[in-house]
Amino acid sequence: MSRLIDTIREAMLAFDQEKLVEVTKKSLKEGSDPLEIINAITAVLREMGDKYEKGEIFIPHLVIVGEATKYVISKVLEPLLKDKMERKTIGRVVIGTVAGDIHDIGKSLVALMLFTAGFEVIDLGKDVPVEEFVNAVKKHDPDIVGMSALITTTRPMQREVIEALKKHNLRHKVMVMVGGAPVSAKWAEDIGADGYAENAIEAVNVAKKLVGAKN
Ligand code: HCB
Repeated sequence: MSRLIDTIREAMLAFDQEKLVEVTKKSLKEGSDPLEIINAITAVLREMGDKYEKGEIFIPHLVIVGEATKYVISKVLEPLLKDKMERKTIGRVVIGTVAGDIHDIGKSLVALMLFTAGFEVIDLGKDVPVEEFVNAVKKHDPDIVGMSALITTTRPMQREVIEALKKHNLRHKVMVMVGGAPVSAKWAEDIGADGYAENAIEAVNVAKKLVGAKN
């Protein structure tokens, strides 16, 4: 795994999408699991966040690696994961990144992993207003609402969505799962969410538990 992270890190720090695609394909050929590669990319993205915070890299760098990551996930890894997908639908999830927040890599990974595990997923995208979550619950009657927030200032929107669900008398009908870099189990408990997941694999486990608890 550490060799895989080193190779991925090198490609990402070169801010070179083609190189990232090349090393991803090479790692797959050498037997790496797509999930291992996703974990390595996630770890390096977090390192890059720290570099950004320290002023060692800047927004255009984050934009480039963000786009490169999305490309690799959607064009190289997603088709492989979908091939392995379980077909039976085990629940319905509405998911989105909260209002004011345009970070969507983690949310999309969670959506992909849930889909792969057999959930029907309605992805509302990023920067999703509170009312849109509420309307989606009315329209799709999901088992779970998943919310992602990556910035400390957008995290409170997760609470706002929960409060809006209560106001519209929908909260008892749906489980709420939250995640994102500044989100923790403690935060989830504080705002009255039903589940918290630190990563996409954990999100599948939590979602399965929540659906089990609901039915
Ligand atoms: Co962005 N950014 N960024 N950024 N960004 C962060 C998040 C900081 C932490 C970087 C830092 O300062 N250390 C920081 C937030 C600091 C804070 O909270 N106070 C930050 C900032 C400040 C900003 C801007 C405000 C910068 C600016 O413009 N001045 C701006 C935000 C604008 C806005 O949203 N309104 C901004 C912009 C960007 C982009 C566009 C350049 C790019 C995003 C591209 C995209 O998503 N399409 C970007 C990126 C790439 C990052 C970092 C480097 C990586 C984020 C990422 O994709 N991680 C990030 C650093 C970091 O996170 N530490 C940095 C990888 C994914 C896989 O992890 O945590 O998102 P994840 O998701 C996991 C996990 O949390 C969980 O599962 C996922 C998969 O494993 N999960 C859930 C997530 N959602 C879930 C929902 C569930 O229901 C369950 C589980």
